[in-house]
Amino acid sequence: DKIITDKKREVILKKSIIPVAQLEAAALFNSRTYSLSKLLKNSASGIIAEHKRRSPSKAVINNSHTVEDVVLGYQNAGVCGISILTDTKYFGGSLEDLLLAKATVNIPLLRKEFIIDEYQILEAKAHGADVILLIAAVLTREEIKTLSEFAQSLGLEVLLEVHNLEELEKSIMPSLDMIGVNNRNLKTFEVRLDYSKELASKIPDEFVKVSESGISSVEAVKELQQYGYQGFLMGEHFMKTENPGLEAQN
Ligand code: IGP
Repeated sequence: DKIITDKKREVILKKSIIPVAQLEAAALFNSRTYSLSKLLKNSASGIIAEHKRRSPSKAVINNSHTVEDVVLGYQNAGVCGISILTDTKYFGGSLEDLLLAKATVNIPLLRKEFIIDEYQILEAKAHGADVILLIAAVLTREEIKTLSEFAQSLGLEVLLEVHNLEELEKSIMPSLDMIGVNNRNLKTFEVRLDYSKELASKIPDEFVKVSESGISSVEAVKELQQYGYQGFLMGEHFMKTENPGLEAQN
């Protein structure tokens, strides 16, 4: 709840600094986007690797690499897409990270952010995102509908994140491309891959299934594939190593 209050204030301030018209005039705003969901459907591994400097649960994860080094390493490793955390206060990321990633690689980029307002979706597009994340835990069904339809109208894909059956049931609608199950409980930070396993059969087949957080081995990916998952969002496992891109090759 604290994060959302902070986000609301952040959006109010940013709107007055960079007006909508300026975002819409950005070159990237008017350029084509890549489809992450298509790549995941056609990939054998389905890795979405995340750029994550720090987190509320782990403090510093990686401070020694530039965002360009990390994303180039990920692309060379053959991942399907890259998630860029843009929240500064809790994760040490920024929209500049997204821009630098966009200038470095040519695979789908997810803006990883607590999105509560259309303005943040315009920002995402103007800074090179192909996909946005919407978190069911912090949005009503109406908000999910408005925000996802808006994103799709700009050519962006939507990854909807859930953590339990109630969130999943309230969120199902045609304007989503991928549904992600977060294995980490955002309140307690406890991680259980069982969350993905338990919810797998409840996710309708028309959505690409993504398992998020706490994945740290090839065995875990293989096991989740048995449950129908085609995307695997992995951050810390790569970022905590000397060479995140090299780790992503395995
Ligand atoms: C990555 P991990 O455990 O591999 O570093 O997790 C990603 O799933 C996680 O960063 C995440 C996240 C979020 C972060 C999932 N949903 C929502 C911030 C907000």
